[in-house]
Formats: sequence, C-alpha cells, structure tokens
Amino acid sequence: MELLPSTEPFPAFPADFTWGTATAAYQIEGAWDEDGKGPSTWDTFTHQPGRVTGGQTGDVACDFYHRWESDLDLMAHLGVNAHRFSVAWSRVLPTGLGPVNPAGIDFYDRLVDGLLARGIAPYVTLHHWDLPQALEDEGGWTNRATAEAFAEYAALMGERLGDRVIGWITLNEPFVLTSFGHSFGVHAPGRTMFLGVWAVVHHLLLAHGLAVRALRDAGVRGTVGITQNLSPVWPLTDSAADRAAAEKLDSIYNRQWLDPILLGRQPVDPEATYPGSDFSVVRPGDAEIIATPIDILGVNFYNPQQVKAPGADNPMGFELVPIEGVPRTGFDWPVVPQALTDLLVGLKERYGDVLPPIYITENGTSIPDTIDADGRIRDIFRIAYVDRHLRGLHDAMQAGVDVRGYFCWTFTDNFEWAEGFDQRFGLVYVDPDTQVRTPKDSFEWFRQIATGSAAGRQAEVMP
Ligand code: IFM
Repeated sequence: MELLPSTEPFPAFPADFTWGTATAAYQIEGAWDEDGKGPSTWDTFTHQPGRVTGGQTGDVACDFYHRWESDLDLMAHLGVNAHRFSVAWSRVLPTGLGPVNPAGIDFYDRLVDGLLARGIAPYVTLHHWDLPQALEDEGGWTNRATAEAFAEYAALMGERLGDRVIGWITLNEPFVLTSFGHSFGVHAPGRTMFLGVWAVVHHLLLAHGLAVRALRDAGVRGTVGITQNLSPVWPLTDSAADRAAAEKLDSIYNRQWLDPILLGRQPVDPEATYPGSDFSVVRPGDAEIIATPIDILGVNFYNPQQVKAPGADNPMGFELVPIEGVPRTGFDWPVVPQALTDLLVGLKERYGDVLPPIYITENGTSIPDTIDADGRIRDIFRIAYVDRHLRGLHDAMQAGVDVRGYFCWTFTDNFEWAEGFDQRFGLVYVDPDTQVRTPKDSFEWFRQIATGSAAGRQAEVMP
C-alpha cells in the first residue's frame, strides 16, 4: 500500500528542539578485531554459519571506524544538531573489565570532539547489544557480575567523556535483547531460554540503575537515561480474553521495563511470567538501585502491536496478529503514525509527573531502496513515514507530552542484525562492497526539517 507525505503544512516544532540521527557501533563500525578490540557476542554470532541472511557479518559494516571523519562531514551537511551513537564495550575494555584499550577509548574521544567541532551534540549509548564475549562466556546477562562490570564500564566512559557528552543512554531496547537474543536465539548471543529469562530481565534493569549511579558519581555534565522500544498493544477484539492477552504483552513489552525505573515496582509476577527461571537473583536493595531517578527517557518507536488470546498450547499468554489495511515497511511492519501519538499520550497518562522529558531516540523505516538511472534514490516512502510520525509526535506534544528531540534511525544504511544489509534504514545509501555513500531524497528532506530549528543548535552543544 502506498504511503505519501501529508499535504498539510509541516507543524512548527520548538526552536530548541533536538534533531538528530542515531546509529549503533556493531551496525556501522567494522574493524571488528582492530587496534586491540576484543570480540563481542555479535562477532561470535555472525561468524557462526546460518545466523545471518546470506552469511553476512559486521566485520566491515560501513567501515565507520576508518571513515568517521568524512561521515561526520556528511552529517554536518544534513544539518542535524545531535547524533546518538553507541560505544562498543569490547573496543574499550576488550574482556569487559580492565585493562582499558587506549586505542579504543581514544576513538570515541575523537568521535565526540569531531561531533562537537561540527556543531553536533553527542548522545552516547553505552550498550547496544554487543556484549564483550568474555563476559558472555561467564554467563552474560544471566550473571549478576555482568551488571556490575557494566557499572565499571559506565564509570570509565563517564570519566573520559563526561565533560562533553550531552546525553547518556545506558541500554538500548532491553526487551529486544532479552527476547530476540535470549528467549528465541535469533540475535546474539543466540540463547534459546524461551520463558526462562527472568535473570536476564532483572540484571539488565539492575545494570541500568548501577550505570546511572556510576555516571553521576563520575560527574558527567549531560543528562542520563535509558532507551526503550515501546509500543501500544491492541487487542484484536474487545473480548475479555483478547484484552487479557494485550495486557500480558503490554506488561512484558512496556511496563516491566518502565515501572521499576519510574515507579519503583516490577509489575510482572516473575514466577508466573518466567517459569523455569532462576528467581534467586533479586537481592535486597536492587529495586532502589533500579529506581534511581533518570533525567530523560529514550523512546524507540516503529509500529504498534496487535494480539489475541493464545491457543491452549501457547504458554506466552498472547498471540501476535498482523495489523491489516495499512502500509507496510520493508520488514513488513505496519505503518500507523497515530500509534506514536497514542503511545506518548498513554505514557503521560500512566506515569504523570514522574515521566521524564522524552527523546524519540529511534524512528524510521527500511524499504528496498534502488538507485535510479540518474543516480537518485527516490525514497518517498521513507519521507512519508518520517513526515507522518513527526506529525504524530507533534500531536502528542500539543496534548502536553514533553518531547525534546527526535533522532532518525538511521544515518547510513547499515548492518541490520540478522538481516545484514538486506534491510536498509538509512538517509544515506551505502554500497557495502564499495563503501560509496549516496544521499537519498530523504536526506535533503530531513535536512530541511532539521535546519528549520537551527536556532536551537548552539544551546545544545556544550563548550
Ligand atoms: O537497527 C535496529 C536498531 O539497532 C535497534 N532498533 C531497531 C532498529 C531497526 O530494526
């Protein structure tokens, strides 16, 4: 189904609104074993046959490790006033704990300075799924020691970059890391624990809380928060069974990751939700650590979810149902921009005054882009997707939700996890064989949007 941009005038966003792009280390950097970097779970996973479409790996990815300066020049041309990137933990700490790899930390130091020099505010994600393999070998996120190691790593990064980073994100999308990586094994580390993942859930939340404290103790000047992928969950019908199914998915998709942080309590009953787990992992004081106040909430939004009551042989408590009658992305995800409005307004209703200012830390779409004979990439679907979600976002702001920024996912086409380069999300087309970059039509469109708020740029960038 076709998707076109709205013909209505584009709404006015605040002059100091943050307009950015977002990336993740494993998806762009390459240089997987260079300059002292240790292996991560994603290095291990992609080197195993059958894990990624066509056997692709992120060994080279967009070669950002070597091309970062010219990529930042292109980013400056895009006119964004912020950029969110992640640090590859094992580039900085090859085994997850000391000793530090000086070349690794220097790379991120230069990157932060390179962004600032171009008037682009750095937002840093500490963990976007690429766990040092050495920590995985000791149990990874099933092991409390990984959460403690994460706090030490956060302290190190805070001490080194805390004078210049504008915003800190502890974890990216712990729900996806838990479900894809640990329940179903379609992402690294490829564990298939199904429902037995309570220790992973708890340790990720604990790692977040410990890292917030470690960053603050390190004296970082920027704001501190977490990025969650959130989604409204709709019941297929109004039946009690379908509504219960929606409640169930909402609890593990959204609330289990937000309530402990914002309200200080875990809404799911671990023993009922995660049978077969180790329930001894929760220690006195953990809830308080997890509930350490945050300054900002990162929201990644792509599409809503729809569910119905499960069959008798399905222990999950819900069954996903495709949303019909709407345009679909390259990933076959339904496009429902109104759902972003509903999500944000719903967050405000649920959390009220304890909801911190929100940044949309990811939103965008994959489509099968092609280069036309004249060299242009006419990605009108992507323009329409972003246009309509920005309007949905604006509606939520008009309804009183405090949203401070929008980071488009993503800057360049990159290594889209289990799909490799087959799913393209970038504003810039990348040929992974030649590494040639070609801005798509959406690049120029987003440039016009981002530079419309140019007045806000300098306020964002600390000296
Ligand atoms: O590419 C991913 C990103 O790493 C996490 N959020 C969703 C994106 C698109 O699938």
